[in-house]
Amino acid sequence: CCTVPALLLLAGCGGGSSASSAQPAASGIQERTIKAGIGLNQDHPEGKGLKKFAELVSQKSGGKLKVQPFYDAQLGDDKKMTEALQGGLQEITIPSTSPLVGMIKEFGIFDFPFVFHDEKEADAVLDGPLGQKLLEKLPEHNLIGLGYWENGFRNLTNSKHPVVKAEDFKGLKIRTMQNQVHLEAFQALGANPTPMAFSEVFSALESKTVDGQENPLATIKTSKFNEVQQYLSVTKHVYTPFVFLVSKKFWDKLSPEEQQILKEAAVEAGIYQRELNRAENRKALEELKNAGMEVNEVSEEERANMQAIIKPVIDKFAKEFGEDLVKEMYDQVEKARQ
Ligand code: KDG
Repeated sequence: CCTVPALLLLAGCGGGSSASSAQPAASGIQERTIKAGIGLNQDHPEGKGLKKFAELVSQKSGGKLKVQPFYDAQLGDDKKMTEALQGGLQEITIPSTSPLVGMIKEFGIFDFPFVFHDEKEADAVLDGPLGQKLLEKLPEHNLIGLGYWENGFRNLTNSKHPVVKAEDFKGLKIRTMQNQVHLEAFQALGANPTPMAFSEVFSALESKTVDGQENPLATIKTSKFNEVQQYLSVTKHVYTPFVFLVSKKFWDKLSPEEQQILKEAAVEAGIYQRELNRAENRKALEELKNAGMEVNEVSEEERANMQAIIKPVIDKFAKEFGEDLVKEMYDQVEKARQ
């Protein structure tokens, strides 16, 4: 049983449907089409994970449940798709938790920079009791959370100069996600952050509306940001997760068998997606160098300096999100580190 990933066990008990006016199917599997949208493209590990999810759902339901994937924000950005789920207009999306903080403020603890050293620590927190506690807040927002997939450690790219030290952020116009922690953290570093939906980032970089952006290496590569950005600084300043969301209006109509199929497929595809993401991130640095980007690693000392500069912002938001919750996160990281 120990090889059964924690994620799978979690999904078994998480996201249970509660009473609702919608009539749930008593049993069996019906023919259904399920629209699932993401902001990234088909080449990104998230896109490949979504494709895998669609295949698994089809297999497990004998072809009756059909997941129709939409990539590249064809159905809208993270916020818009999440709202469509709440309204029952779309069934599934897998957004970053960051733009959802206006809705579920506690997700903001995952936006704190420099919390995790590696993916193992992130897995321990997300797949552990704290990650589960946050998923349990979703039903009151008409959403069901089936677990976390990986976006990953974010790094800075820009068209002006390498960022080696905290001072190098000064005056850089940086696109951030629509999230107050990111915004204020970059302001504290002296940058000029501009929140924007992901689908607008490439053209904002190309037209030089902004100087830079920050994302995991797999995203920088698959979204071809190297074509419009010269410098890549490996800051690893924050790990952001994806959360697998289902519309509660839709969920409450499903039979227990159908719900179980979606849960299992979300978890199995999530395990595949995390592995793929990590493999892609390992390869991407070399590939981005070969594609002509100038890459610099940021030293541990400088990262600690950046963290110290940002500390007042984190202290402020820790009060807002709940100091107990923040402490729980740091305690779980500490445990995973041992
Ligand atoms: O599909 C996910 C994307 O829409 C987005 O969350 C990616 O990290 C991201 C960003 O920078 O907006």
